[in-house]
Amino acid sequence: MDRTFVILKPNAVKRGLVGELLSRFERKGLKLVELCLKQLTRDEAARLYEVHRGKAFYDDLLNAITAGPVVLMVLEGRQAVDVVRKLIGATDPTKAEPGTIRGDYGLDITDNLVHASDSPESFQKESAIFFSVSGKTH
Ligand code: FUP
Repeated sequence: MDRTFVILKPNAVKRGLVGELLSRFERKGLKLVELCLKQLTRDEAARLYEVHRGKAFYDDLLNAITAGPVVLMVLEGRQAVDVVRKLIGATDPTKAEPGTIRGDYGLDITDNLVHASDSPESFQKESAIFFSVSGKTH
């Protein structure tokens, strides 16, 4: 079965949206296979956002993701990567469709509440920073 990696970012935790956001994933039929609350270190954040190093928004991004505890999870379900990307919506919340998480809960692009892997390869790389899990189960 396919898996994806999701982070509920510090502002989602601070705003008390964890239960609400988790239930969107559960309602869709995705199964929680890993779940934990954690304060990311600067090093973990840098590994997660390695592809963005050097970009104008990189420092803001690292500051935002380390500003407080996050909820880390691995979700399992058919085509989990694509399904979760659809549920969270476009990166820029001003462009994200209503009905998606980013479309429904904010306006700020750096503070877009949730991270989710954008490919099975990203899932493998990102989840390995935090969990010892494989991409598939039998
Ligand atoms: P996504 O995969 O949808 O989270 O989007 P990206 O990997 O392109 O971006 C990673 C994070 O960088 C996003 F959560 C928001 C932030 N970002 C900015 O702050 N400004 C930008 O112009 C683009 C992305």
